[in-house]
Amino acid sequence: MLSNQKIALITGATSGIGKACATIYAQNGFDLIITGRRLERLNELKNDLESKHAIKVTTLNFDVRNKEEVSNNLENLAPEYKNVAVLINNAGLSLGLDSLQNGNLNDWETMIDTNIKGLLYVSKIVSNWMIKNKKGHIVNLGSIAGKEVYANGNVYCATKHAVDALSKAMRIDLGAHHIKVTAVHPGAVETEFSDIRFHGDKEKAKKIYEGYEPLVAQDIAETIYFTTSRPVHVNINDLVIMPIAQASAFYWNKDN
Ligand code: NDP
Ligand code: 8X3
Repeated sequence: MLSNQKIALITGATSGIGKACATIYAQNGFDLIITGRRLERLNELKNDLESKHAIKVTTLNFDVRNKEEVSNNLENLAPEYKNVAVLINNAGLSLGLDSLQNGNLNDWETMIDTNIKGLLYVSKIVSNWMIKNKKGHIVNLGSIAGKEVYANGNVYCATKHAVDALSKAMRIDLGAHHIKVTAVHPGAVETEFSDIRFHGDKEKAKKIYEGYEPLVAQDIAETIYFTTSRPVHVNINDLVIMPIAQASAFYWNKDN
């Protein structure tokens, strides 16, 4: 049984920005559908949030790259769970930071399959639920890498430029059905993002956040919540959010 009228579906809630979003939506009385590949983390988060808030958390354990898994998990939900008010397309990653000529094909395919195709698989299904419900709000996690390009960012930047383009396209296609679409584009946020980018090299990952104060996942979650809590007639289309020390994707004011 659901506890509330409002449901938020958050992809990639096992870590970082997705986990922080789950927390803030739970604090605001949303029932949650949280997804990710790491089942143990999903269950831990469910137990934690249900023990603190009068909400119901449903966990879906799938890989967004696998269209059959996406479809089976989402379409098998009971009808009342398909009344999703907010979809946060957050699952995503960067792998490697190499020049194009030295790039790793497997890393490229994983980024393209996760950041673009995964987002599309989830969005197609959930936007049809929202069309039936005549309302809904989709938030896509873009990046400053979707607005600018930096050295060795090539394929990751391309996937986030695609998210930027898809967000604009979704706004056109879904606006007629009273569905809002917001793209949120953060600069550097200290999460597991750089551990993943550098294939588990924690020393290298830590260096990315040295000499300045990066954003934290909660900064992004609060911003996302703000975008989805505006009056019905207001849509925040596009939002870039950066640490104060980061003037662009490649210009920093770091301490010496
Ligand atoms: P984290 O690595 O901390 O979290 C990434 C989340 O995505 C995890 O929950 C992970 O879950 C999930 N995920 C990754 N691949 C898959 C997959 N194939 N199937 C299902 N879930 C998957 O990183 P962030 O929180 O920082 O990143 C969240 C989003 O924000 C990403 O889209 C990222 O590109 C974007 N972003 C991040 C920035 C940053 O500086 N951190 C800046 C700008 C944008 P699991 O491994 O359990 O499947
Ligand atoms: C994550 C931020 O600058 O590493 O999207 O691409 S950046």
